[in-house]
Amino acid sequence: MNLGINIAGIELAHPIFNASGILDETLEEMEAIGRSESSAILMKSCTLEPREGNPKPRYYEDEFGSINSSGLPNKGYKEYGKYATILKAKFKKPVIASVSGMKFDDNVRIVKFFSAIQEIDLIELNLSCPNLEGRPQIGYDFEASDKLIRVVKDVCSKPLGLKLPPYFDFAHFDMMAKVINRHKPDFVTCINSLGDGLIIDAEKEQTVIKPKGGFGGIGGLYCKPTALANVRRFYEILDKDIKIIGVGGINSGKDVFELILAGASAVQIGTQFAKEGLNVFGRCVTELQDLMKKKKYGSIDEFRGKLRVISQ
Ligand code: RRO
Repeated sequence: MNLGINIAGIELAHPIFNASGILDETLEEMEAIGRSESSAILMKSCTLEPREGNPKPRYYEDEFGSINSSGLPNKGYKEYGKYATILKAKFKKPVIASVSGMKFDDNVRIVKFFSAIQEIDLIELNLSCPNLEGRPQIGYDFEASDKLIRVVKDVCSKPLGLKLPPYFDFAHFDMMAKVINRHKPDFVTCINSLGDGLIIDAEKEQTVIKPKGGFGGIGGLYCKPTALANVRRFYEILDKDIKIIGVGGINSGKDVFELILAGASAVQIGTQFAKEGLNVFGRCVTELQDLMKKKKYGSIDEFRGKLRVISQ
């Protein structure tokens, strides 16, 4: 059986790796991902300057998923350039940088910098951080997204992807797809956390995280149907050479299978990685393999996007 996939010429041994923002801020954390079965190492979204992030508590889990308002804690882009070189030498697997500049020009500068680092294989431009007070997610502003993607694409010499926000109705999917199809990034990643959700502790009659009055990005099982829908809709309307990476609520090989069936070429795991630890990657690979064997599939391409819809 062949679980290998290819994104813009970069080979991954299998389709499952970590989502940005979970246990990938420090070099030590990413070395642990390097030692795990994750098929790539995706680094925390970064800014020009290092950031402490929002006040704690800023992450909370319950049985269905998580809420976070991390606030982009990161070491600053130059450190991630150094980490990429170290990680690549040690682990020989694809290294992916994630860029989330505080200003338009910051994104351009950081992408240009990462483009010049040989050990970075792919760049994910984050258009959808939900946790910066007073700063709306750029991915919901189609004009602003259009302008940013155009300028960034111009300075980027690596394969480029876009991390998209989750709340689109069908008209908005079409508007975003028009922008994406115009600039032809190599991939899109759907979805970022469900922004501005709220989880309440009934016992304490209190919010569970401190920033923004308890509002934050929702991850985990809560997100799975929305992730599936975003992957499916973009699979239907994006140019076929733009790959889709699915993320949101993956807890098992069956969840991975479903996202691939909807159209994903690869998947990322966030909340379940935080809950279960590094074993989640190997476990999901084994479960995916077992399911493919049962269904007599020999490769990912045989079922990617082949979701059957009920017709009259
Ligand atoms: O750091 C965060 O608060 C954060 C980011 Br940049 C993001 O893209 N998604 C998220 O849920 N949290």
